[in-house]
Amino acid sequence: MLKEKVEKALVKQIQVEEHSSRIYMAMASWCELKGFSGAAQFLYGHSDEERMHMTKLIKYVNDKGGHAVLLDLKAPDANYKSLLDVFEKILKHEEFVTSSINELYEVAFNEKDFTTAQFLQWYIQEQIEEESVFKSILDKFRLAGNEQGGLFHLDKELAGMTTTMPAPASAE
Ligand code: OFO
Repeated sequence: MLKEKVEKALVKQIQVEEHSSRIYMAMASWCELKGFSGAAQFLYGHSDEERMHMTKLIKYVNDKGGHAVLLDLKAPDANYKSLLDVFEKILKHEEFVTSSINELYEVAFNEKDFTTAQFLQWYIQEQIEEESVFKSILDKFRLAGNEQGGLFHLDKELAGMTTTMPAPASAE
């Protein structure tokens, strides 16, 4: 049985993951409209990954005797200044997600819920991976500068990229 504090923190994280999925879906839609088809493909995929992160948490909470409820969500931004703006916002958002996972881990650890702490290891690793991918994409933006050709190649490269680690069996 999950302790109340741990269940509440897990439900909050479900909200964060669902919100992430919607943010990336809104960004994918904007990219598609602006003709950045590679970035759109990448972000549609990334939105799906966040949904998988959410589902994995929902299943965990229910499996441990809790009730994974869904909370309210704010509508994501619909418009962005540029493709660079999109990726700067993603990195900022992922840094927020990392701090949210760390806080959740702290709650589990302080409540001596080591099973949940162990379960969260995958998320901690995933955040390391994601932040590193988004930092490297931003480095590529810096290299491309304002050059149209550089941006075109970067968009093409994004089409084939993913950030996720292999999902554990329980998430499939
Ligand atoms: Fe972007 O990562 Fe979920 O957790």
